[in-house]
Amino acid sequence: MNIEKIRQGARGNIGREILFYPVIDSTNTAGLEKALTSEEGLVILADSQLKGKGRLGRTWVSPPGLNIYMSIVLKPLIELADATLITITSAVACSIALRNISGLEITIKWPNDLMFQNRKIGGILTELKSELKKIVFAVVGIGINVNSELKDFPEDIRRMATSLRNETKKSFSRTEIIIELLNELNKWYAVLASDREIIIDKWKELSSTIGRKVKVVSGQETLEGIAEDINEKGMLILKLLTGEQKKIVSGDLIVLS
Ligand code: BTX
Repeated sequence: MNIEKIRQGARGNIGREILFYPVIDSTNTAGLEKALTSEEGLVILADSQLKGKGRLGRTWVSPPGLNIYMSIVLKPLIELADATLITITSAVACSIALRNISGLEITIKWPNDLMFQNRKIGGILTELKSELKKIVFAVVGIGINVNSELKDFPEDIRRMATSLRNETKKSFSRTEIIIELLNELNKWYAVLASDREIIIDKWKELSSTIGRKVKVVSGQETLEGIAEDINEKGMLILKLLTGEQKKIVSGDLIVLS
């Protein structure tokens, strides 16, 4: 990874300051520690993570030297109730950047998965600090499987994971991908500040969730139905088998058919 080239290639707020660690516990944990005292747009990159985090205390498998582990500190002027839009915006930016680089049709599975067909090629973890109803800062963590092969993943993940290399049989420059990611993130965060409808529409276009029969586990509840839409806050609108509509803020979604 060529950090100097990334610095030169990143145009905009996000990426103005970049910290790189050969090994770190988690770029998100580092972002949370540094966020209060840093400017918006700080990017933390690592070559490997010892304690890569997924959502809800899960692990993000982070083999060294192959993939992208990146966190971004943001201080968006949006209400806490709209926080899901940060993940939605990041997913749009990542999906477009990965499509541009690889030519693969990377889709988004609500709320935070980057998919190729029905395999996970990347994930996004947004962690927040808020006060009253305002966001103080958000740390957006992005993990992308770039050059790892299935053998680099533990067996239980091999069935559900993939990488750019696994799908194209080519290896990719992480430097080039990170530059593309930062440029798309800069572009789409500017859109979030001005016209969130454009982001929601783009998300729907890139989504592999809308219109599908799905199962959603949200807290203690498991619901089945048709994923009809996402609303202006990024909540999933699920039409249950009874015909009732449910709005869901976060959860784990499995596409059934
Ligand atoms: P998630 O909770 O949606 O997904 C985590 C689940 O995905 C795991 O339980 C496992 O089943 C599967 N999984 C784990 N590692 C991988 C992998 N490398 N590829 C595909 N599937 C996997 C997703 O959480 C959010 C991930 C964010 C990761 C970034 S990396 C940079 C930043 N720092 C950090 O600690 N996390 C974020």
